[in-house]
Amino acid sequence: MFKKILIANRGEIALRVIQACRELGIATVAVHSTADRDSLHVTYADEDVCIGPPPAAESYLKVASLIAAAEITGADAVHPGYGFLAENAAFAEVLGECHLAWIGPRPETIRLMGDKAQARRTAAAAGVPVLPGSERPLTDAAEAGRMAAEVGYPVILKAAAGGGGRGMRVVGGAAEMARQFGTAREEADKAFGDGSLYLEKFLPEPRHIEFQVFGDSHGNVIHLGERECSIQRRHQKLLEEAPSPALTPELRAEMGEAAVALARAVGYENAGTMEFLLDRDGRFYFMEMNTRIQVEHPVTEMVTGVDLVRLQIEIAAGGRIEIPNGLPARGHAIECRINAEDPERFVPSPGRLVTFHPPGGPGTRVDTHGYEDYVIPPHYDSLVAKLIVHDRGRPEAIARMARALDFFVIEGIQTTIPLHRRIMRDPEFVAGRLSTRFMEGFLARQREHVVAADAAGRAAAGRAGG
Ligand code: MV4
Repeated sequence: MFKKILIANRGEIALRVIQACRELGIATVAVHSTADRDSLHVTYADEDVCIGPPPAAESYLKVASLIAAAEITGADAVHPGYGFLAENAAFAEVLGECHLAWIGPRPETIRLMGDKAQARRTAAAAGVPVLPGSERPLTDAAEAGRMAAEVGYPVILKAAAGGGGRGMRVVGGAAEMARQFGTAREEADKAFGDGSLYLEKFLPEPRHIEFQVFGDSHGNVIHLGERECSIQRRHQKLLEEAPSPALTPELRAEMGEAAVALARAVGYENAGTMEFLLDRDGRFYFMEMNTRIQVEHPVTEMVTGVDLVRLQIEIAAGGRIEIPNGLPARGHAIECRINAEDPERFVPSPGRLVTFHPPGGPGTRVDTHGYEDYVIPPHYDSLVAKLIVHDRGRPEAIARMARALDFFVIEGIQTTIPLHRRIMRDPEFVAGRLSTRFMEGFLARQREHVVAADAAGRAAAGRAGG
């Protein structure tokens, strides 16, 4: 087992890794920018190293500084968390050359799955369903037009180097293709330094369902069930749950088998996530694979009882997976992402947590780096806390989440807590009728409420004044 792990991250995930290390008896090294001196991951780590100024490009993304920090502290392994360098194959590779263990998949696998067109081809070759589309990156708009005519409009253009929704364009008909192809290529080139595009048939209102997978260095591969992640806004997830209200045991087994088949095909090691789209008829299609631990991993932990971060560390140290494939979920878990944001306009709201009272009680977990008087710096993402609840079934979990949100008191900044409170009461959410367009419908329903309340208010004022 490792003796000392350097955590190449910040915020709640850095703390989460420190928790797992402490339970395993492994010493920890925190790295931090000058903006994060007062962060809890620095407080709780055994050692800490300042690696640069606030901008991530000059601190958390500086490979040379991270390696120097590992060298001077004598760390023997690096956990990347999520974001920052978590899916950077070159970083994983150079750590190996420096005789530092990487707690993640092999660099070749990161590289393969990072090319979304290649990932799609690999999935198809492994017998995993993919949407009709291009097997190779497209050379020009004319080729894209021919391919689109073949699979039928609407189609979606995606950046091979992208993922997570950046550089995507939906094309409704042949007349739009030339223009959309041009803008998509330009955007992809600007964002990723690579303008390669591929194309798929576009599904209008799918669910986003992802499967947690793990592989070890002995050839064992398992899945740990799914997470329903359809509730997103601008490709940022707001709320996740496990299990998905849409899956039958049969469909779950089929999708889980597909996820394991693909992981096996690439000799996958460590934690990974297979993202699928699910249509209304129960057909599923591979979308992309994430080669990291994800923000929403706690919902899987709550329903399986498995510590996924501990498992990552054990696997990286050469351990074997001893958990059965497809371990059934117990009960239901929901996670709400509490962001430092205006809940109406979704603009960041950094600043001091003047009051910070996280909820407790049965089946209630809060993953956070926040504390009273902590100042959320403006330089990083706006996640302040993940509120996760677990209960017997989905209705009970919703009631528990509504209670936990009511008992979560944060003052000094704006947060998304009020938004989540309203989602818990939304009839479509309560009925489990979800799709990637859920938030559009939800926000429209909210506006109707406001209009109706205003009209009632005016009527009452009219009577009172009359
Ligand atoms: C799609 C799609 C419909 N059809 N692909 C968005 C994130 C990126 N990973 C791929 N995405 C989508 N790909 C086809 N062929 C719809 C989306 C999509 C979406 C997917 C998951 C969650 C939210 C979404 C919001 C808009 C679009």
